[in-house]
Amino acid sequence: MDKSGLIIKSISGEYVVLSGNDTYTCKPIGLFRFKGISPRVGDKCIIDFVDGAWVIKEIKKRKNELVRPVVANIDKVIIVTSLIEPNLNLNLLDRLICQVEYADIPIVLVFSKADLVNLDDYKEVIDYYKGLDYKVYLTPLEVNSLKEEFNDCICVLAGQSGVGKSNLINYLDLGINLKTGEISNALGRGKHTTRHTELYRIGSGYLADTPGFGALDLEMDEATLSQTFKEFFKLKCKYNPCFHLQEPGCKIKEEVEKGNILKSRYDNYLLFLKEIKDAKKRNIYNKKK
Ligand SMILES: Nc1nc2c(ncn2[C@@H]2O[C@H](COP(=O)(O)OP(=O)(O)OP(=O)(O)O)[C@@H](O)[C@H]2O)c(=O)[nH]1
Ligand SMILES: [Mg+2]
Ligand SMILES: [Zn+2]
Repeated sequence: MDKSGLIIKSISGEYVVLSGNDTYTCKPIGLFRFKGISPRVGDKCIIDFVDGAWVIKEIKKRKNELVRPVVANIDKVIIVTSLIEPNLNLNLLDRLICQVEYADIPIVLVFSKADLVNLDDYKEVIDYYKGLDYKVYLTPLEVNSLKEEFNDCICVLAGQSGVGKSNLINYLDLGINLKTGEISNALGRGKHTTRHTELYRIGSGYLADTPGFGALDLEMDEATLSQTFKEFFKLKCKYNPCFHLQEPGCKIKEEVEKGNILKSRYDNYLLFLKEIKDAKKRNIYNKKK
């Protein structure tokens, strides 16, 4: 009775698998835990009816995966950043870009709540990211053109709580009515309304709504970090590797001084570099103990 399917939802140890036009709620076979395999939304799998229940008995090899959000076989990550409520968070935006570049998955950028601000105030930042060759959409204004991005592929929404990920799915398909949350007045943050990851059919593709998150550790080494900043990677500094700190002949520092590289990009780079170095030190220290 084997059927092949796609995991579209994971909730407290059970998985909803779409096969043809039907969905099946499945448990993974015990062997997975033994082998350290944990099924993920986006996994292609084989399910079977065993002892009166549906089980996932095989997971197909993944083409890629992300830890945050936890999704496999992703064709594009849609990074959602609100211009306001919560305030524009370029630290998290750059952090997410680094993580997704590192996983080598195409990125689309969405700046949400464009209807609530004077866009002139954000033009410099928005144009800068457009100039990096990322596709950029302002929502809700450009929802219809954004929709084209999801054709025939598995896409994933990523971003802080309250930026409007679930709301975006509601805009994209008026038939889907996801719960959205208010923004806490006191903290200016979202309230973690979405609690699980789920793929929704949008046009001929799938889009995953995911829970928002704030912190994200970058798990890569120092030399790799600078390669995840697209505009840095293109320039050739005098030294190789150059960490773009105090090295003479550093092209990146020159471009920051000339105003060609956005200051916040460089500052975030320095911050991430320090975090990676500190984490490395902690690991060495922990190993010695
Ligand atoms: N005016 C306006 N409001 C928006 C927009 N996007 C989201 N909102 C509002 O912002 C609030 C938060 O939106 P959600 O869709 O719940 O945010 P989320 O990213 O899914 O948050 P979590 O599920 O907590 O991760 C809701 O009240 C939405 O109605 C937008 O583009 N314009
Ligand atoms: Mg949500
Ligand atoms: Zn340099």
